[in-house]
Amino acid sequence: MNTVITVAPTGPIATKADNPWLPTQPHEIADAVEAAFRAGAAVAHIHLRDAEDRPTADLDIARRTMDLIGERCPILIQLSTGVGPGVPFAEREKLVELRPRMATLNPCSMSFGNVEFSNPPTDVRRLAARMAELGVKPELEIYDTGHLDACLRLRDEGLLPHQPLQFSIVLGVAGGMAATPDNLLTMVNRLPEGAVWQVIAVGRTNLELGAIGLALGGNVRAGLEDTLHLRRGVLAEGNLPLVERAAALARSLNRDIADTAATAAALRLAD
Ligand code: KMH
Ligand code: ZN
Repeated sequence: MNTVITVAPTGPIATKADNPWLPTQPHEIADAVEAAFRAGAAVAHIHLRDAEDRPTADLDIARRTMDLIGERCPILIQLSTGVGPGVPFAEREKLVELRPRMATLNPCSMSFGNVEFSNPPTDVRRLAARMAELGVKPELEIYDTGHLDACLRLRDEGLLPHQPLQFSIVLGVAGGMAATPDNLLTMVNRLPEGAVWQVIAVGRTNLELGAIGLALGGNVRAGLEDTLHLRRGVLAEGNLPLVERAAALARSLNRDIADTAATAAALRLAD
């Protein structure tokens, strides 16, 4: 399979005070996603913000953002159901009713920096079942070894019926595993046969661990959700330089970049 680049332009945490190029409003997100698509991204991982830039699961904002993106390019939209700190699970799960091609599924509750990221087992099972019913492909976000086991239990219970399973190995969240090559290797070695995966390395190790992930055969995610910097001390002036960097890395490792059609086929996305 060719390399899939996912752009994660916004995330739940950073503000324009942290990086003035952070896109937060629907038209800003659509601009950033279109530029990323033209640079090789096939998937857009989308978090929404309200008019005050706070994380939200507001369905109108989500719909407007999806429509704006859809008017500009055929990138595959992956809505975050993680949404952001303090947004109740009951609101977060409603986002899949908009039937994005993909959405994240966070299997376990955890500390996330200084806040709690609440993903109660019963709620996670209900959301997984609903995603399967709607044909929304889950991207399984695993922040620790036990999170992988939780996903495998969901699979064994029939709640993840669609192959291939797709994982994000998240490294460097305070509350999850540290961003080290050893931890990445441990996770990659434990993935089930045929799994599709990418590294999400948060912060300073974004480039190094993304590169190791690519060298190991993973996909790559790029964007201001995961790092605000292009180099130490140098803010990324938007998402495009980060996506271009990921595309250049993949090409230098002799990987072809997957377009949206190839990505949809490889992931067996529902239409
Ligand atoms: N922000 C990442 C550490 C989600 O959106 O559901 C995790 C993430 C989860 O992307
Ligand atoms: Zn996210």
